[in-house]
Amino acid sequence: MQSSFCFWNDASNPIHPASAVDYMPRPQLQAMQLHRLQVTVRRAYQQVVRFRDRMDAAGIKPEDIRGLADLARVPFTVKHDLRDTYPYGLCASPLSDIVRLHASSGTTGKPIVVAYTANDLAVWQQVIIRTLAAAGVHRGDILQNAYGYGLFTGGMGLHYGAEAMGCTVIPISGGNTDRQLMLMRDLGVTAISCTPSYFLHLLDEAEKSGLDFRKEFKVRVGIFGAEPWTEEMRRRIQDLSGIHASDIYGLSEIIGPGVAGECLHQTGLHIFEDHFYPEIINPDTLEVLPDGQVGELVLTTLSKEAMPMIRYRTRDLSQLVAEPCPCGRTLRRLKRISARSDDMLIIRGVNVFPSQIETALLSIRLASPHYLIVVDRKDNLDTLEVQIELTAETFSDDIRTLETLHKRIGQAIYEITGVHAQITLVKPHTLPRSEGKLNRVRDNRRRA
Ligand code: DLL
Repeated sequence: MQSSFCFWNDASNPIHPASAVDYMPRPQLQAMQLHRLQVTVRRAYQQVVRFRDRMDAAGIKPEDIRGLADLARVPFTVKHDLRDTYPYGLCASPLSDIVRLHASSGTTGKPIVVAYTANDLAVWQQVIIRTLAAAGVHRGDILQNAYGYGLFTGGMGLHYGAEAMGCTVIPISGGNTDRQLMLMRDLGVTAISCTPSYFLHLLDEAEKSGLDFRKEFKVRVGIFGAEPWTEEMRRRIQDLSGIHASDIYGLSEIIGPGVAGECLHQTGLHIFEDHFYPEIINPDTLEVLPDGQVGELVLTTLSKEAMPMIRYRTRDLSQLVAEPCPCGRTLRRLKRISARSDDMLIIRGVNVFPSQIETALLSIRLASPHYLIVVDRKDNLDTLEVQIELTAETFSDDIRTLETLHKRIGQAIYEITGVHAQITLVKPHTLPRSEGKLNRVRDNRRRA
């Protein structure tokens, strides 16, 4: 059925040759994973002092990894390990073999530096091609890449994969929204990659300039990630723009974008399991959870040379889906990552995730997707305020309609979170926007 350059999936889309492995029978995939895991653990044990010390302390040797389940005995790696060994302490390759460095900005102190060999870059290209192909992007597409270029992995990561796929790439990076819109229209852009919040901003600015996105632009697909977004936000983006909004996941420590991506069925993000081995753990007990249970995602790189990551605790909350996907890919899926464990807000003793507020808000058609969550403490009591922009449509509504909107938003948030929030409707275009990752939470308690 499959020839090397032209075979077809269920939707009669040609399958890119790089994606063939997405359809590999699972026993074959697992054999490949085990072999790669053994090689990676052996290499890290030989080359990375911190890893070897941890393994020795746990009484485990690389030879003890006889099956994939044995990975559960190996110690975890956490973000602090990268900070403590800054900049090159976790490298398993000599500096002379490292051809690229990226860094993720830390909130305090030094950034986290991640390294790539030429082979690592080739793998990165391949997983981006597979991500783009799964999302329906193909050779000939004109891709406007509005992820930031530079030390952030988004820009260059997407760039080289898209180019290798045969897309025409516009390396515009983030920001300069007017120019983004002008080029998007003039150059006939068919695919865009950026954070979902930046795409919302682009839509907003297009509307402000009197441009009808559906009529005046040719964009068909969006490759959105790098920040949490909800299913409701996806629907809102798709309704406003008419494009297919696809989720892409990744993190610098593992490779950057391209760890997992959605297919056209949007039933979760297929993990490129031949390169990244996923586990879900209970973050309190650290035990590995079965597929289908929600917990913290832990990733092990299976082919990374420069900086192998073994059982890296991502802090991202998700669950693994093993049921077959209609697209035919045999790769397990990650449910959309809507939160990080450290994103949780505790308000008057109640656990609230920002994604719950987004879900509540966007369940109301007239509520705008531009919002800000402000948490504070007054008289020893936590307060939660949700500021929501009015849309051009609601701004001119009469006071009674606005009162109803105000009440409905408050109710929806209470129903989902169990917390009463103060709702503040603000003028259109007044809340902060971002060219990259948008932080929609201002927790003033943390500053006190
Ligand atoms: O954000 C890599 C990336 C670039 C992913 C472009 C997708 C597109 P970091 O800056 O290291 O790398 O941030 C990684 O961002 O641990 C998640 O918390 C969050 N994140 C990334 N993608 C998603 C997503 C890049 N699709 C951190 N949904 C991760 C939710 C995401 N959160």
